[in-house]
Amino acid sequence: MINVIGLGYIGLPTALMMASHGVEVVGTDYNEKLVETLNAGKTTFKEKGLYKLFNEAVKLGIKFTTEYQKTDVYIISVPTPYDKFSKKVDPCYVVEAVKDVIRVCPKGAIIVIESTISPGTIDKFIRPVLERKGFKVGEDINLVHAPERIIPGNMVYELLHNNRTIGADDKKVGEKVKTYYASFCQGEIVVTDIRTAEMTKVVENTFRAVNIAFANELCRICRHDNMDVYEIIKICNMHPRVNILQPGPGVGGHCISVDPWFLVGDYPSLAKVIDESMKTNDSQPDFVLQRIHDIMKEKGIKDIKRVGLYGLTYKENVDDCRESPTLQLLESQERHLAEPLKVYDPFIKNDIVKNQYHSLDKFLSDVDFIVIMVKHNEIKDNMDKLLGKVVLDCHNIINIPSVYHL
Ligand code: SAJ
Repeated sequence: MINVIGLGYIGLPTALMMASHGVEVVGTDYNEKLVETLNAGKTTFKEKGLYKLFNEAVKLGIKFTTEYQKTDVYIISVPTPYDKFSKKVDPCYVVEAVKDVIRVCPKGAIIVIESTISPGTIDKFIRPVLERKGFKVGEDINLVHAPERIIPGNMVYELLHNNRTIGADDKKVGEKVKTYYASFCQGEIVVTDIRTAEMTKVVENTFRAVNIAFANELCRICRHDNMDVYEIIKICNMHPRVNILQPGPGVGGHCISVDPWFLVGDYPSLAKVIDESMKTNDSQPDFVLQRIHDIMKEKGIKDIKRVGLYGLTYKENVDDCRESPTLQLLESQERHLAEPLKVYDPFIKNDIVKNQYHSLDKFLSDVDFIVIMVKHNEIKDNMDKLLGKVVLDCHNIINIPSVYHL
């Protein structure tokens, strides 16, 4: 049996995937309400294919509880909050989960950590806790790091198809854990050491952050001399060894906008390109604000109350707002004591910011200038409703004559 600890964005799909492939799984979360919701037959967030997977797993006997189980293998997928000011990960939830596991686990159990951690976290924070409690790592307890790699919006598909990394002190333990993941994972599973696994996870997200920063920087260069960045990227990408990403209003989510800072924090005099890239991405919402200001001037729009942001989530067709460019932009506006812009997002049903709308039509009737912050399918399907409005399209998806770009 596997006890999955933490039933959030990663833990829940992982637990469901294993259960639906015949592994006996118990999911544990300290949040009673979340466990009640799952036990009432409902999923806790929206994700393509998740509900179907949930029903299959329930049929095959997955259990949800607040209690830790006595078993041989634990998968920890609790959040790793990040401190915006120190730019460091706070491993407190992982440490607490490990302490809870060792209260109940039998000798020789395996603890697999899936949560994203900064390189060196296991050596610095987890091993000392185990040793202080009198546990001999490798005998009384085994440690493994199997960082998740799935992308919100396509999690179920990627769980099945992505290659995976398993880092373990002992190769045999790594191979044993591999058999559990191989129950569902059709990709290649590489077994390596813990330090390498920790590093690969952060390096993968850093690679993407640096490449997005390059696209954002190109966008600013092209804006400066009125060149078409999208046409330039399209043509460059026809070269067999060039693959430039897309500029956007900024980088959100709990991964790409966060993980690369761990390397900057640990290697400040070495991680120069990464540092500059992160600063470029973090200042992209301010670049959008500047574009809004310039376009208002050009079009003679004086009233900021007639300007609205479409989209609050960190990317398209998900309901996750963590570190979203829209929230970053609103924060920046607040620092300048400006009246917050109107906002609408079809995926966000609760009020999380001021001046938030819950109907596209009402939102559109209250604004003359719309900034497309997120390329949800909804707005692509309702493009005709933007005719006659001023539109700043931060994703190059709106095909109407009066559109502005970044
Ligand atoms: N973005 C751009 N331009 C692009 C691509 C993305 O501006 O060309 C922006 C998005 O709009 C979004 C942000 O970047 O705001 C991040 O989105 P994403 O779709 O690139 O990635 P995430 O954060 O949803 O998921 C990433 C993935 N990592 C990589 O692709 C290397 C995923 O595989 C990881 O599992 C996930 O981080 C994680 O949990 O670490």
